[in-house]
Amino acid sequence: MNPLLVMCGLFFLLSPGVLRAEGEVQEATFKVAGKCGMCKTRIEKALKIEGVTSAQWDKRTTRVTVSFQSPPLTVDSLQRRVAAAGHDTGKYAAPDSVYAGLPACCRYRDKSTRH
Ligand SMILES: [Cu+2]
Repeated sequence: MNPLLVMCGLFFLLSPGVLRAEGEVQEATFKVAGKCGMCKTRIEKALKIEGVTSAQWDKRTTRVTVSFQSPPLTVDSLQRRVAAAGHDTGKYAAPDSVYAGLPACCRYRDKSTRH
């Protein structure tokens, strides 16, 4: 048997497993509370991690669209990261201590300063 053919066969058999291990690129959009350009920077920075290929937060819709490798990342893990940075998501609330440290223009929970 031709060793080259065996090699090719092995590669073919293994490649789907390799692809699964690296994960597929998925795109997800979810709600992230925020108000201004600083929020946008903070939210997108929180998502600048290995496995995220793009993250765009829209101030008008207050939603972020993320392209990411899954696995290992999940929409859930991304939402937890954004919440930890100080921004409520559809599923997780930012810790009060982190929210309290946000600049006044970013206080999205305060209705009186909404603009
Ligand atoms: Cu802001």
